[in-house]
Amino acid sequence: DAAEGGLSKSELEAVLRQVGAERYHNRHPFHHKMTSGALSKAEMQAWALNRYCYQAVIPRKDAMILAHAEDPAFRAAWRKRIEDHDGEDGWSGGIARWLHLATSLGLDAEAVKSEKLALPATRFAVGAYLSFCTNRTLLEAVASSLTEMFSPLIIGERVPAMLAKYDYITEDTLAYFSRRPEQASRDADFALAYVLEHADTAEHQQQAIDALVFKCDILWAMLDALQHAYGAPTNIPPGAFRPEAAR
Ligand code: PQQ
Repeated sequence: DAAEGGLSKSELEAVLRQVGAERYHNRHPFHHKMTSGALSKAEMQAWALNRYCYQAVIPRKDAMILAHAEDPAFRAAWRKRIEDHDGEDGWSGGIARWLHLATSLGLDAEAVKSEKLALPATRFAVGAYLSFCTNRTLLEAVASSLTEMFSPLIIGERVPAMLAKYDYITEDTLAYFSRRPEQASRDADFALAYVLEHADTAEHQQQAIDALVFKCDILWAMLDALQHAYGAPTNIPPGAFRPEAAR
């Protein structure tokens, strides 16, 4: 089943899984710091409010993908992602549950929603994801979502560690994550099948691989930004969230 001059479907899948094994953000030192229990509460708050920016852009990038899709069956499957994040009325889905996570950590809902306290690099990373899905081919945009193949893994590392290592974190704080692994598996299965089917030349296969690398870089850069800024108080950019002690 090899594409002309390219990989078979199973070889392409193996390369994509290898990209995740090497470059997914569960390999990042900030994630390891989180799971080892060593984050300060301010670092945890900073993670939550920066990550809110990512959550908030997801349904917008998915709407870009919908706009590029000519197949009604594809759109019908993909639009569930927007419903998962926005819910029925905008505030009964994943974004609202992420906001709950952030406010449970003591952050103000309006401050989080405004995104004003986020780091510059977070904004650039999130904006790059949106423009990638706007300007690249449907195949590349779908392939860039394939980090979700690996998100059940990082959630499985993160949630038990957060519950065990931080006394201010409860099951209620982390309610966001209870739905994600199931949604992510459904979404990743669909996206992977699409990519394996439509990456039908060596060039398209390379585009799909590069799209997944790009997306791993987005997630990596977001944790780099947190590590740099909150690793030393003098690194926090003006206007960004500051721990009380550094005000
Ligand atoms: N990725 C997407 C996407 O690219 O369409 C949507 C989501 C992710 C989510 O809704 C997530 O909650 C999510 N969570 C993590 C995580 O907790 O580390 C990672 C990812 C990912 O790998 O992109 C997503």
